[in-house]
Amino acid sequence: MKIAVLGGDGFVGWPTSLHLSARGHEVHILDNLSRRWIDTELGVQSLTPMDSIQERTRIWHQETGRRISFHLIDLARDYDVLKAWLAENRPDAIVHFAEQRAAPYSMKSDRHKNYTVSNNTNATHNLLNAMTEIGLDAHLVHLGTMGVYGYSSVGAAIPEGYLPVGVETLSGDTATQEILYPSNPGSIYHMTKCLDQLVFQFYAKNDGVRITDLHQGIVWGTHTEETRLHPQLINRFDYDGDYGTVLNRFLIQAAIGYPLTVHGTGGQTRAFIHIQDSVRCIEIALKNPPKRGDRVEIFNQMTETHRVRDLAEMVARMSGAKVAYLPNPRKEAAENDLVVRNDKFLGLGLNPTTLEEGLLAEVVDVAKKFAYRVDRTRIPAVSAWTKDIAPTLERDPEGKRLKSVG
Ligand code: USQ
Repeated sequence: MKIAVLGGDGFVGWPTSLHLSARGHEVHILDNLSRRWIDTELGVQSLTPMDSIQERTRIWHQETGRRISFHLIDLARDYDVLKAWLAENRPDAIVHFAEQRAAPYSMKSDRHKNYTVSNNTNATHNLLNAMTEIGLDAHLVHLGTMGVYGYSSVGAAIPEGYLPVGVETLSGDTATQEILYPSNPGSIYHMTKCLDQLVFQFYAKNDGVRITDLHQGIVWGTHTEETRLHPQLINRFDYDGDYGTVLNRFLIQAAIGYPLTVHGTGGQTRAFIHIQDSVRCIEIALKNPPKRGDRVEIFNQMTETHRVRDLAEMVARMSGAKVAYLPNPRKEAAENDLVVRNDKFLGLGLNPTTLEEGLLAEVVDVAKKFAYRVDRTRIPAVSAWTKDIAPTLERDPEGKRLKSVG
């Protein structure tokens, strides 16, 4: 297949591009390189040294003989350029990662909220609008998030996207229907993915666009089969307070002797998936497109759930690190249970990589190898969800006063 990977320079986009290219697909990366600009804005860098996208694709060709082409396009702003590219190249499938994906970054300031909403919703709508306008019947696979559901548990498993409900009719009968599971976003970023769901629902119904939405959990790990092939194919690894996600942060903190930064009681339960499974799921989704006229296909892309404090305790046991229970910068339930259905991917052959010590140790090894690149001052999470939370974040986990908050 000819596949366009939008956002193919990012943490999941890059290994996905390699995985699809390795399987013989013609891969085109469309990216505005915004993550690299945001690194500059925040004064942080990936733990792993990352080459330019052009250099990465050159090495991929050198190592495998396969070509991945790169196109510098801003989906949210360059509508005409995107439309012209799609019209000329007519991909069979499009994988859409091209959104600002960090919840803390989206809550940093009013400007960051505006940027996240305008970037993410425009990127998604521009894409669907252009596909419809040029009559492109490509299968669109979108990276959504488990966070659209809101993690709350009502004593029932979270289904894959749709909830069967009974509605009492005027004649007193019960009409049954399936609706999108009620969205309950916990950040501006998660809110944009809830908005995306409605945009998808409309374009599938009105224009017959074939869409798969993957509600992904928190990704951990760094290597995949393909990124291991050469040091310059290495994936990015974020550890800072905005882009670093919880388990990868704990692993780098353990590697450099920094207290593990648990927010609040650590009673938050979240869904997780290893980066290798994440790229496999995308391949599986691409092989199983919905038909034209079908409703949006939704998969829960996660393999296990864990409570944050249990993860911290596990990493502490493994490494001897200390656990720091910190004021929570986020407005979120202190404790929640989470049971999630993921039967669809399992039914299509996903064999989950579960969280086990060998793989955790592998990430700690990566972290140790590049520990010299860590800026400890960038570890604290300082983006407060509300103005009254901000003053509670005055000190870092080692007790030092933070220079700037928010
Ligand atoms: N947390 C800590 N300590 C830390 C960092 C996070 O206790 O040092 C806690 C947070 O308060 C939160 C949980 O860990 O309760 C998860 O935070 P996270 O930063 O690992 O993940 P999140 O903000 O939810 O976002 C990440 C990705 C996002 C994706 C989402 C999937 O950045 O793109 O959509 O995971 S999910 O969480 O299932 O919604």
